[in-house]
Amino acid sequence: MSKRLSTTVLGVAVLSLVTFGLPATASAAQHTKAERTVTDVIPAPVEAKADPRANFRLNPATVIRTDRDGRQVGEYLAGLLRPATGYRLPVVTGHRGGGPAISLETGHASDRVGTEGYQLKVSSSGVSLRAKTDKGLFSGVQTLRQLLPSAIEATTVQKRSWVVSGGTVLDYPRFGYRSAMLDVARHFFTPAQVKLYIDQIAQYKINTLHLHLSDDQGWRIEIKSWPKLATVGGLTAVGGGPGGYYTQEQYKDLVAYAASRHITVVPEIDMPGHTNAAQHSYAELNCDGKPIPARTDIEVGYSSLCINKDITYTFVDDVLRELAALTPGKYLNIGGDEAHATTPEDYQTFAKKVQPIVAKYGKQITGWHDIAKTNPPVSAVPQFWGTTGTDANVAAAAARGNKILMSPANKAYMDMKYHPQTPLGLSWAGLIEVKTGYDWDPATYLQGVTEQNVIGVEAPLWSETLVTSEHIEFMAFPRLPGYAEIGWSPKDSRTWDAYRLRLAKQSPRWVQQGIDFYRSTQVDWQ
Ligand code: TNX
Repeated sequence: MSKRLSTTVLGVAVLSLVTFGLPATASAAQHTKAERTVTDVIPAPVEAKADPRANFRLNPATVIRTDRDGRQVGEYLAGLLRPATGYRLPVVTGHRGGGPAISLETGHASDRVGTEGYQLKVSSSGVSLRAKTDKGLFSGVQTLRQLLPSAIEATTVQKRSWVVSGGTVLDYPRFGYRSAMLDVARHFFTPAQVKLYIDQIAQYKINTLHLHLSDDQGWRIEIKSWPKLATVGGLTAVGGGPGGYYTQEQYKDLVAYAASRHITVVPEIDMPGHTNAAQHSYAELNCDGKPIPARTDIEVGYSSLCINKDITYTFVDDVLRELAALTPGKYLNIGGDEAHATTPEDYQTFAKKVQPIVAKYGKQITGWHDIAKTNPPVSAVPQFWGTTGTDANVAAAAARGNKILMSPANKAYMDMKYHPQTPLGLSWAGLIEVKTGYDWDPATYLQGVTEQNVIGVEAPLWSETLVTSEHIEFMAFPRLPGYAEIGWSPKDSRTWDAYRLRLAKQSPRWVQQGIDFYRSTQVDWQ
């Protein structure tokens, strides 16, 4: 975590004290019982076999051995383990040095694991993690992390033994697109806050972060050809707060930070509705050319770009060109939701003009499922956000070959309240307790959208009521691990009764990480 990583130096500094300060009897070293085993991991692995006689104990001499491709993941793992253990945990390349090791190796893994999967073997002599790619190693490291006591997440050296529970795992995801969305438009979150969230979602093998970068109440990304979008449109937020925006340099740094956690950022510019901040910044975007006031309330559906003005498409072209240049991933999200102030004919006209712009800049379209009615190219990914099991336009898009990203609002919207008294959040799509959020399947929710039509799952977090990182955490935890498991784990391995027990074991970890989570009464927290 960025909160945690800053303490690494401190951890190393006190290393000598701890190593030599341990009492000779080292009583902590005697209990070898593991807190959690490979069958407790979230998301549930495809195959996991615990072996209590094969526990591995980290010690001050343990090394992390990697090949060239695994080096970065090795460093990441060392960064996770050093603060609490105080061990040196050098990352060594090749076969140098005997000693007990955690070895990370690319290649030589079963074909079954694919690009994101891994094989893990923990035995009393060491840990072996194998994958086809560094991405797969990264997934495996998140599993390995959960096999250590939750105190491993502490930011200062803990005097205790560090047992990795023994066993074997073979694992790979059900869906390749497992996403979380953060609305930075209604309230702005700083790069540091977004990085913290990235670290929090990465530990559950989420591989995509969708950033909602513009809305009626604020514009959050610097566009050099239209500077007032950020310097004027960035000044506002829901409720009249100070707002903010990312410079392109800051945004690139965020994208790189996410990439270091094997997370792809998908940027969204919402259009043709949800555009008041842009139209407040540039009066020429309005049909009558007259200035309009900023909006900081939470109404939706009143704004629309001017469909029949050329400058609208100059604007969209410039914004998407600059955004594409900042985006290593293949998708740009062009919004498309709740365009109630755009006529149906205008919506079609707009779509026909804008869709080729995304292609021109070498990207593919994602957008809210409203775009399904515009017959987008089959490479486009509509994101389903409805609350009922039928949607003719989405089903028709699936039949044409479009993959669908599943975010049914009454299951996957993390801004929905847990219960009527939840102090944060909204409730228009219903109340979403932990069980409701977990107990559904993306391949059976929507008529005409089955396993092969689904690209994956996203859990959106809208921020009308969220101002701080604690607010983000309280709404995302404990629901987020459930969406991660829905996206990763085999359908048949998931039951609520088993999940709630595994989920309970995650809470000491969140306490160590300083995550403010909702203590649902549906789970017997540890
Ligand atoms: C609907 S879901 C919206 C957002 C709001 C959200 C609040 C969707 C595509 N649009 O504009 O923030 O509800 O839950």
